[in-house]
Amino acid sequence: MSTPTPDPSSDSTADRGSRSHRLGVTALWAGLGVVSTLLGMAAAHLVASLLTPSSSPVLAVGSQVIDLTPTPMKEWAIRQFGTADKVILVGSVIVVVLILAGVAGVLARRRLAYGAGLLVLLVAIAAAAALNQGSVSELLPSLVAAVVGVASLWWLHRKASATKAADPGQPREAGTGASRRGVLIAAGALAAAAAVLGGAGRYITSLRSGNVDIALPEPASPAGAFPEGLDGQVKGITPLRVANEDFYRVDTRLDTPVIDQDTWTLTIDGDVEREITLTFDDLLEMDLIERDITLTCVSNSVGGEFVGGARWLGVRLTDLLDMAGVGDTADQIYTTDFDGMTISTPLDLATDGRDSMIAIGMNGEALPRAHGFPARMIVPGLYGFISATKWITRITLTTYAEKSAYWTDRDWATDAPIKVSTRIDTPNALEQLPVGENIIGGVAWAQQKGGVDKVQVRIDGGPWQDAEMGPSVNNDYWRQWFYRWDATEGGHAVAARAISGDGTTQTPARALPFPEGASGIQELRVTAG
Ligand SMILES: Nc1nc2c(c(=O)[nH]1)N[C@H]1C(S)=C(S)[C@@H](COP(=O)(O)O)O[C@H]1N2
Ligand SMILES: [Mo]
Repeated sequence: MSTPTPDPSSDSTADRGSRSHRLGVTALWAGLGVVSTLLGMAAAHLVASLLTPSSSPVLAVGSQVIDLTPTPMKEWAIRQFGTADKVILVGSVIVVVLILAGVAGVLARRRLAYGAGLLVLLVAIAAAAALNQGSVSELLPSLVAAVVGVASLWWLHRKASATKAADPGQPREAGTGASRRGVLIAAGALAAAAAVLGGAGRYITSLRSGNVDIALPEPASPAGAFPEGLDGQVKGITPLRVANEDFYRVDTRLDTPVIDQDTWTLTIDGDVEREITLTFDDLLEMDLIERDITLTCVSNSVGGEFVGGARWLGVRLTDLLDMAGVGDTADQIYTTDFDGMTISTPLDLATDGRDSMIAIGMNGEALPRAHGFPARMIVPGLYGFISATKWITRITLTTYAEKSAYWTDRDWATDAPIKVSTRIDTPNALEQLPVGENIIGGVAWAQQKGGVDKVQVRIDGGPWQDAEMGPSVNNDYWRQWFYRWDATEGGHAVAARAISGDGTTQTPARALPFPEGASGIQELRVTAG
């Protein structure tokens, strides 16, 4: 090792000086490793943005982590971080990679091959993840990351070493004077290049994942007039129809898939009389139904955000299944998305007369890319994880005995009807309210259970009192409600529950989302005064 040995006769100040010098040199080399890695990742991100955005090394590793994380840990992360869980995941992957990149830089100081070796190992892990998630072509970004990362490290290493050799009087270090300045300038240039390439990658990805503007045909079976909700009347209440850009998003992806509707196809196979494959145009030519349906995620906790009402346009699922002719052994609709993600749906429930569809439109527009463009499944009354396959490409008629889908393999329920529930939108938990009249308001849902008949509010554990109801859209749609409350001074507990058209009262029995949806009654504390 070429670190200068402290003179044994030196006093303690000099000793401290040389120790901090050593620390500075180590930090510098760690920084060189980090900069090289950043540039490699940024170049890979740019290449991925032009090909398949999800093959960007960090995203590929992140997706692999999602797939491998045990269900209880995933549920914990969703509870802790909500919709920020993915940002935190990607952030964690980046932090771990950069720490190892720093180690690679420090190793490179001793011997370039050691540092380069560690970088190649890191990229190899990303490449394995990308290969596991996609096709061989998705290895390209990782390859670019390796080449650019190692080349950068080599270049910085050369810069750092060249000035040392030129000045034999100096210890073999890159830590002093002109040499240090030269290395810092070089590293700064690479960092700037990384910012430019990474920024370009992000920009291209955002351009490509913009929504598609397609004129959709008129439905053969329209949904009818949409009533005016309580939106303008009750401050803070969820709008009766949620705008596309505000609609909750839940899926296992770290990117927004970019699928070309002209090459996209939907195949129906398995236990069918004839396998069929349809194009997007084929779907546009079929009879379309338009329905107002409230989607709900099984991961929604009581009072949570993963629920939303929208107007969907699509082809009736049974029309498609009839074209293929379902055989008599199937009990499962096993759907696959463009990337191989699978979802299972009970065949009997999806085809019992409810408005199940392969949707191509949402609130009067083509499906947004985040919500499944060009087509997705919608089944009223079932949680999204067993029914709402986005970016769908295949519908396979099979049995539960024969094939198991993504969440089934992670121990979630296979038969999961949406539980009757309500959410208090206003006031917020722990809100400070004026004494006197206050409005409590929210939304309630009871899809496939006769819709919401009543919502009741309970103050401080007293009797349940009927709330005033907003308009009923249909039995598969949520319903707004509000309650005028004369608040006395002090702390209060406000609770709400829903009662469905078929007489089901929302249960007070608490359950976590896993494995078949949360239950319990939302109760929040507020203060008036
Ligand atoms: N391809 C695919 N489809 C999917 C998912 C997914 O991870 N991948 N998540 C499902 C879940 S859990 C829900 S709740 C709904 C959410 O649909 P949204 O994001 O449009 O609200 O999509 C479903 N469809
Ligand atoms: Mo979900």
